[in-house]
This record gives sequence, structure tokens and C-alpha cells, in this order.
Amino acid sequence: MRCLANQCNPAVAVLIGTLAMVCAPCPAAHFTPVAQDRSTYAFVETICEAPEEGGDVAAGFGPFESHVNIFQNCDMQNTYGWAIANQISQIGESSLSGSGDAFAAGDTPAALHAFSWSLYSVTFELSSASTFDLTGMITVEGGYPTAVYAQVRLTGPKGETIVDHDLVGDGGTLISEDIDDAGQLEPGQYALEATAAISAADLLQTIPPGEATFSFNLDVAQLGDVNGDETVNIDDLLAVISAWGECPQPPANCPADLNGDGAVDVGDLLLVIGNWG
Ligand SMILES: [Ca+2]
Ligand SMILES: [Ca+2]
Repeated sequence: MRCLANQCNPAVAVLIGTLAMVCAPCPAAHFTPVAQDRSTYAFVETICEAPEEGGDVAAGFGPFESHVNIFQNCDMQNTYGWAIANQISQIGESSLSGSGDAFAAGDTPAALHAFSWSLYSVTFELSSASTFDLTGMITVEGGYPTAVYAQVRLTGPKGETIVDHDLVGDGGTLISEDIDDAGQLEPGQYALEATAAISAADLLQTIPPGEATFSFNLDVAQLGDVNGDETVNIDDLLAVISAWGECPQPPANCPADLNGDGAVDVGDLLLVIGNWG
């Protein structure tokens, strides 16, 4: 059970008789989302219909789910223009996750424009040193004469790039890139951005179908928090002491090895003490 805002800290709640419960205040959250900009957009214009567009913008930090599908068919020419944008994303208590895609296709002489995008941007504050684990994938399929682009990027407090995966479509083949990054983050403000976009405009030839996708999961844990309960205290200290020595062989986990050097020793003990609270 986690300690949520406006809730008693379950670890220290004390029952008095059956009527009252005395609560200690929750510790300050170590991971706090501070800004977000998540959206989808799709646009199609053909020679036989007025332009059509659609899209959504996430209103707040809650779950965002959007599916936009714009299709125009020019019957006389038996041609079409088509654009799709999707996104499903979440902002968790100490995690960010999402998947999105953008698709466009069309036939000349009917299709003049077809483009779409799915954009994800969340800025979060870390109040203490943390570890992060970022996994996922980006793909692009299609290319000239369309522009196809996918990216997942993590930037730091000074705008510096910590992780950057991006792909540009180079033709008809599918290109993919796995995301598997981990490391340590100092206290400060970070931004995770993901983009899937495709654009085709004023074409003199058939728009080859193209698609860009992203998917990611970012987990952030307070450095020193061995048991993952969002606080660093005596439980974590005891977990380090009880796991003292060489780590077991993978795939067995070794959560008390906080500095990832393959052993649980004084280096890990100092990380618990140094991040207490
Ligand atoms: Ca803990
Ligand atoms: Ca260690």
C-alpha cells in the first residue's frame, strides 16, 4: 500500500480503540509531474472534398486515450487520402508510459495533403537522487516523398540529453530501434518526450503508406529505496545488511546492490544512509 496525498501514512497509522486513528503525515513525494502536453492530430485534404482534421489534447495528468481516423475517398478517381493518429498514455506515481502512432497514405491526383502526429511530453521533478529504467521501441516505415519520424528522448535539468532514440524513414522498409536504458538521476527537473509523425503534401505521385510508432515505459526509484516503498528508512538498511555479500547469478534479482557493482557492501550501505528520508 502506498502513501497517497491526503491519506494517512499506512506504515505509521496507529489505531486508538476503534474510533480514532492517528496518522503521521505522508513523506513528500519524490517524483512529481509538473507539466504535460500530450496530443494527437490528423489532417486530410483531397481535390474532391473540403479539408478534414481531428485530434485531441490531454486535459490534465490523468490517463489519455485518443484514436483519430480521417479518410476521404474521391469516387470519380477511385482514389483516397487517409491519416490516423493514436495515443494511449499514463502518468503514474513514479512512472511514465505510453504508446502512439501516426499513419498516412493517399493516391494522386486525389490526395493533396495527408499528415498526422502523436506527441507526448511530460516534465517531472525529482526531489532526491534516483535511478531510472527506460524501455520501449520506436519504428518507422515509409519515406520519400513523405517525411516519417519517431523519437523518444529524456532530457535533464539543464536541457541536456540523457537518452535520445530517433528514426527517420528512408523508404519503404520497416526500421525499428529498441529502447533499453538505465542510470542515475540527480534531483531536478526532467522531461520525457515521445513523437510519432508523418507528413505528405502537394504530391505529384501516390503517397506510399507510411507509419511511425513509439512505445515506452519509464520507472523512477529513489536511490536507496531497496524495497520500492517510496521512502528510504530502516527497512532498506536491514535489506542491505541481510543481502550482504556477492549477488546471486542472473537472472536472480539483487535489489540491494544499489550501485550495480555485483555485490552488496559498504557502498550500498552508504547510498541508503546518504538518501535517508
Ligand atoms: Ca524503502
Ligand atoms: Ca553494490
